[in-house]
Amino acid sequence: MRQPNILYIMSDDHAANAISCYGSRLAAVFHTPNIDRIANEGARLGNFFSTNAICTPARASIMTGQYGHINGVRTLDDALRPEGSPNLAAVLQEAGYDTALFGKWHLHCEPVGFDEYKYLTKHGGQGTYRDPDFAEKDRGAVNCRGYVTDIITGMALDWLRARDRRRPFFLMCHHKAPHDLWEYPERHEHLFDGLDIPVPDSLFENKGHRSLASRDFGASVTPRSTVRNLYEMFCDPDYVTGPLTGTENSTFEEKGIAAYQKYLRDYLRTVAGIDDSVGALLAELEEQATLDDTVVIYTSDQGMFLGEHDYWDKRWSYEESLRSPFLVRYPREITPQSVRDDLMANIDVAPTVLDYGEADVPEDMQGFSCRGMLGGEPEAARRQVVYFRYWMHLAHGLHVPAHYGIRTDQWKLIFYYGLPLDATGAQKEKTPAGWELYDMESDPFELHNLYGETACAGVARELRQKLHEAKQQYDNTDEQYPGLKERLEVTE
Ligand SMILES: [Ca+2]
Repeated sequence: MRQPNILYIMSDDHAANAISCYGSRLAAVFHTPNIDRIANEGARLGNFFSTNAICTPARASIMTGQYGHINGVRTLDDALRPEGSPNLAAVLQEAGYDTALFGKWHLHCEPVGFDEYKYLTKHGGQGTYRDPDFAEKDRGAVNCRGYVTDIITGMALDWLRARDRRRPFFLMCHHKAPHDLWEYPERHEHLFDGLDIPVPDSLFENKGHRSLASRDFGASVTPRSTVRNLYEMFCDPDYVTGPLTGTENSTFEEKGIAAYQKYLRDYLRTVAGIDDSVGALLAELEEQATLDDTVVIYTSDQGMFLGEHDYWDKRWSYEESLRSPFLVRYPREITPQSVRDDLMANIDVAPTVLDYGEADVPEDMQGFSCRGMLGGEPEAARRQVVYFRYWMHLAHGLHVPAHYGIRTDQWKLIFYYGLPLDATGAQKEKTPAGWELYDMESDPFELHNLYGETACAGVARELRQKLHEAKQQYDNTDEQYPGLKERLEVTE
């Protein structure tokens, strides 16, 4: 059988909760019919995780199949060294694929392994929503007029139409949206007229159950990661989608809800633009009578807080941020409406895609292929543990301390070490160390930290052993940081 085409669509900061087939509280007011179509005609993963919930490192792990401490991209400020790491696109290119990338790249280096690419420049690789600039392979800078999601979609469609149809293709369509600041396409301006967006139960969470390490630890300013802080930003008369007005005399709680409503409206309108893009790409493949010969993947570099725990942004390893959507349509192997709850990590993406492409997986990739699991094979290898780590201690005024941990089917264990170590862009100030333990079955929103509770002492011990083993398995043992080892002894 001929190698399948592979269409990999990745957005930026798209929470699974903002895709209607995931069935969150938002599904009552917001629908993503085109993205849902991939799940309805394929598989939806409930437990796909980023191994470092921030853009550049997540993207580097997807391209290389390696953790950031191996490929060198631990923080937003690190650049990928393409010559020093395995590369998903280059391996597929060698296996006979036509390869292309359009949209956000954000790895601070020139892409390698693509026959054609145009990636967003400006703002350190984030790009702009309106009239964006791109760098094009062999041609340099290009300015485009219009809205970024539509421009990237147009580039992908043009390339699909012009390609050599005798060869399989690998197309990465990487949207900038819905990254902040949430500039939506004008056609979705009235999407929520007369509607209230449901509020998460944890918007005003009392974080007293947590370890000292993850509370606001006496920050002298309102942490930028909170919805309260968005209120202040939204009141700026020059705010990009227009200021929030009429709430000057509101209570603290009312201001929080007003900020939440504006945040979600702008964010979801931006997502609606992505859903349009997915519809156009699927329609083009149908038009070319090649949709069923194509592995279509929809995912995001990591998740996003949509007001849960009073947060926006990501970085924290709580579920809304660490978990990404992952949908795959490939009718040759995947039964429609499959729902998979097996664990998958972003280091598994490259091996999985290579497996679909009948290409050899380089030995130095650290993940493994989930193709069998996605196809429902009972004997297929299953991931038991996802190891994750956030290195960029306190960066960007977001007050997220450095930490690592593991997620299993039932549990999440997080250790906040609260030190910058030698990570690029990390802040020098130390924060308290602490452990947190959550039972994801009985407490899916992580509102009851169990670490230190006598009844959970055995589970905590077992999970600490598993964490230790995962760190050894992935060669991330921290033995070069003596100050960190002592912090492991903290008891709460
Ligand atoms: Ca991102």
